[in-house]
Amino acid sequence: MSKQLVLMDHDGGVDDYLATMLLMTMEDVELMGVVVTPADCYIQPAVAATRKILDLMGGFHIPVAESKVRGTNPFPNLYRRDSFVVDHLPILNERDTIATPLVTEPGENFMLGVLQKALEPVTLMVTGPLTNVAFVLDQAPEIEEKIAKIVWMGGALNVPGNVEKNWEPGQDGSAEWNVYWDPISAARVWQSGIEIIMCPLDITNTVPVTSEFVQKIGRQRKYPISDLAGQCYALVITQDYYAWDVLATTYLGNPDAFNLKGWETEIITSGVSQGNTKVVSGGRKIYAMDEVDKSWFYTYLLEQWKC
Ligand SMILES: [Ca+2]
Repeated sequence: MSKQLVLMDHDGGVDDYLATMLLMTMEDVELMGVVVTPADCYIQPAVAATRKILDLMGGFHIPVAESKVRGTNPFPNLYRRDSFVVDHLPILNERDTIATPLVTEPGENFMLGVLQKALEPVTLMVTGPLTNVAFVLDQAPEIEEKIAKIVWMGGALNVPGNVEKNWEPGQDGSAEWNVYWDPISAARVWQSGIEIIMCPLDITNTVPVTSEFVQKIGRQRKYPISDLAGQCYALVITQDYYAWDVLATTYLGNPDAFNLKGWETEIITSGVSQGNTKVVSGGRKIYAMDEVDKSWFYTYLLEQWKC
């Protein structure tokens, strides 16, 4: 079986580095590049940390590109500054140079180019906002044919969002952050005919990052990637943290581990509910990851990160 072509688009949160570390362990995936979106991060440390992780995992042939797109509703600085911490973790700084190449063109143009040159359709693994994807669709609408599907951590269908009123006064709490950062772009992607497989808060709420899980990772820290994963999770253990991007990425290598459910939805782009992925009869059909075996999932992570 040939490997599935995958282009990753992440937005530099702690969870995004962990998702990258998981993707790198998947044997049936050919990772064509990583685009970093300046959303849940500060972009320079996020790009540097991503390249250092690829170095550590032997991925120094994989190009990393810095996206120049902008959203309308910035992530809180409290979340974004974790990118500086990860970039300074000792295990990522044993060498004084980075081998993994930094693409010179903006990440959104890089995404377009990779898709245009691809010999077969590419799966987009998106663990941040959909802004780059909307950009490539606007630039070259025919590019849809080169996108096999979008696997996306985003949205909240039948549960509250995570854009909380105390962070964002005036909002009604229905939005998920990856949509809220740039609802217009999410709506643009919704206008396409591309297959969308969402990993919404509905399912990520079932996979919290627990103290027990982080301590289990610690017990296998003789493996460098477990050591790094444990450091990353320790950084966020005081927060209400979930395996958002990591669960979404798990789907790529293990689609049979998930039950999918179809929904008709629309993206609310303005007002107090902007960023809501609203379930409405007659709306755009998407598939959402609906169920996963939790104990299988945590065990899978522990096994994959034994490297
Ligand atoms: Ca993310």
